[in-house]
Amino acid sequence: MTLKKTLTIAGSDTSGGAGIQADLKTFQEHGTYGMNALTVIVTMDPENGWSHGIHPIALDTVDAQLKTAFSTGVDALKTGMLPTVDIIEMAGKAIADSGIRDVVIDPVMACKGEDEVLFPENVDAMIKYLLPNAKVVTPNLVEAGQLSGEGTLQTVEDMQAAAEKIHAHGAEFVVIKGGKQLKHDKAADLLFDGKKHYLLTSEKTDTSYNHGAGCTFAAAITANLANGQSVKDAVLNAKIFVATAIQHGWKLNEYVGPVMHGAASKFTKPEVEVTEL
Ligand code: PXL
Repeated sequence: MTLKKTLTIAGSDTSGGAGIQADLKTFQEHGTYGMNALTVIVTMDPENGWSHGIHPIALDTVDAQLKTAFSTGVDALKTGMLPTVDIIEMAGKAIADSGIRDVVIDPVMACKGEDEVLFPENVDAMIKYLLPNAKVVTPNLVEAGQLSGEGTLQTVEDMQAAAEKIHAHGAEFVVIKGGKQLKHDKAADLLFDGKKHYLLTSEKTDTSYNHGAGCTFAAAITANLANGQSVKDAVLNAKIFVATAIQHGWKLNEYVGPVMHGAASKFTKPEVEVTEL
């Protein structure tokens, strides 16, 4: 038996909830074979409020990993945290050269809980090297505001305007995650296919144990694409998967609570409604 091959080009979250750890666990849950090219190691300082340390991987080491992974014949891939302009450029060019079509770009700019956009100069590089390769791009509200140049997004209408600008940068499908900041009574995400806007909604879960939700969502989309689903089905099923993972988020320590990546195979899944706008 062979398995679909899924690759994540992303960072290591040493605490295990986000980054490649979230991606590989999610790939496994979807029955795909997970591989990774590591771009950065993120550590957390237990003596300083769990503040994050960012340790980029040397460029030639990233290059060697990309060559390794692509030589296996990847079916679908995602990107996550790419810490420097050089790594963004290298990953973008390698993806373009690979000819792989099922490419999910998660334009990670900051970790949840850390307010600042970590690397503002990376935004232009993402627009130039990543978005033109994206079948699906999955920014949160802050990232979508940056990529679109629309600034602070607060409403579904703001998300629609931003999605159209991001689509114009070359991403085929744009998924903007509403998250907690969105002014909406549901957990709402927007899907724009270049023509139509769809709103995906589920009941909000009142929890702060949602670390890794964004990575898990993008990884689930990637695995669903590898398994042959249409983009619309891949996004809908990924939202159901991550909503279940958030419902069962748990406390790792006093600072962080990760989603439960394996929840969807064990527990009842919430309903997600799709509305054409
Ligand atoms: O959730 C964003 C994220 C992505 N990738 C890595 C991270 C984080 C946040 O902690 O550590 C490696």
